[in-house]
Amino acid sequence: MLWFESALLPRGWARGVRVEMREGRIARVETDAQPRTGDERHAIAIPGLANVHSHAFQRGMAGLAETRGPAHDDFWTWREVMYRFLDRLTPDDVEAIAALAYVEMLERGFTRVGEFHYLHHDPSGVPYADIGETAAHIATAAQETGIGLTLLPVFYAHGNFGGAPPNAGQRRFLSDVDSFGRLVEASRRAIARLPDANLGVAPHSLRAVAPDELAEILPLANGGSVHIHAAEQTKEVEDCVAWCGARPVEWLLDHAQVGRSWCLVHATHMTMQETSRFAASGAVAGLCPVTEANLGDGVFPAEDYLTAGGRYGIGTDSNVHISPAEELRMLEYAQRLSRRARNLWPSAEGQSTGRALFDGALAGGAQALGQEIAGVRTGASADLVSLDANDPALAGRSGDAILDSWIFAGAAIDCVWRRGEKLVSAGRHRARDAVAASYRCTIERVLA
Ligand code: NGQ
Ligand code: ZN
Repeated sequence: MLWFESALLPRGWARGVRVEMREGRIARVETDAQPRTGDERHAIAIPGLANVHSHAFQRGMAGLAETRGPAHDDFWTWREVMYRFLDRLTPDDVEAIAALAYVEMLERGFTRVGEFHYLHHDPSGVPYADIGETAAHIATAAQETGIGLTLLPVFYAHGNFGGAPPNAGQRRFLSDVDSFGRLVEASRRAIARLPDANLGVAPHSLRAVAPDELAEILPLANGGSVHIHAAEQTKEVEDCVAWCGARPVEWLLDHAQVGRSWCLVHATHMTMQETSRFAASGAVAGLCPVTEANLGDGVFPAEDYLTAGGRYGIGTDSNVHISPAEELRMLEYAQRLSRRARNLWPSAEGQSTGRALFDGALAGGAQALGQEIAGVRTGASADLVSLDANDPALAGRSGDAILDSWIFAGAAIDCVWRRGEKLVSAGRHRARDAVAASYRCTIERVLA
């Protein structure tokens, strides 16, 4: 059993919190309790967060796309660099890079990841003998590191709106409706050995998926999550309007049954009307503010969306830097920079911005990854994070000031439990050394 001096529960901070765990779930939460003999004692607990959007392999090129190109440098030129990088990766390489990304996610407080997985085929574009080969390697990386996995096999068929042919850099991603059915089945087999992995489907974007294909693949989600990139770049919005007269989010709201099981990733560029319709749909916005800043995407219309009751989760997307605290901080800072004011994430007077950011991401993240409940409560997965009470950044803090100091002042994580198992102690994942060594070998070979 675990005992914490204080813990963030669904109804707020409590003291003397005893957490009983059974078969990976929280069986009982007692408050104002004394520790019992044999209890493992810690100072501060918060729930683990969901990372709703990751392309794990991109961790291997973090920091390698930060030199100025010959001409205008933007998202589209970054994408060329990214395509050249992925061209060299074997399934084993993908596993080694994903394992490091997942170790880092756990060390920083993410306990489940939505892996938006599209690197399916060999470098010449031919499917592996098992069409789910690379998906199986993603599952192995999750198994080795212990992170919860929501695998989102990606359907990708075209290079732009209107069914434009894909370009050469996209050949490892491609499916047709039939082969995608096989890929989804193979992905289901690949995750079967994990204790609590689940499966969704991910039409990549309206650039990559034609309307008739979208209609055919959505039933494959079978009640699971549906994730899609939408309206990340202004050029994408313009191309969409040129193709069909509507904007990407607008088109989805009009033509797909966007609802609670959906996650629209980015949704950066929306009109007021799209923003309030999206909020009313009950779907989740998959916000990836660190990547969105890195790629020059734009700033999410948080004020209108949240005022309309919109839900959101956070994602590390390109994995250029992995940290839930940083994603939450960036969310708020982008608002401050563009609106020239402070404490803008909606909350009431006297309430903590960090707490508002965190609560929203906890609930929306769980929803986007198909988790019925989240947080430190009976029945939820025993996914817990303890903060390092000895970090000077937490000196004299209690309650929500702890969250604010974690998010804005960089307070450190001590331990992380996933399904009740302690995977991180003193800030280090138990497999860090082995995973980092294999990552180093892989990347040195890939970049040589
Ligand atoms: C991705 N990443 O799928 O990795 C994309 C780039 C695309 C972001 N959109 C490819 N951030 O969107 O065409
Ligand atoms: Zn993405």
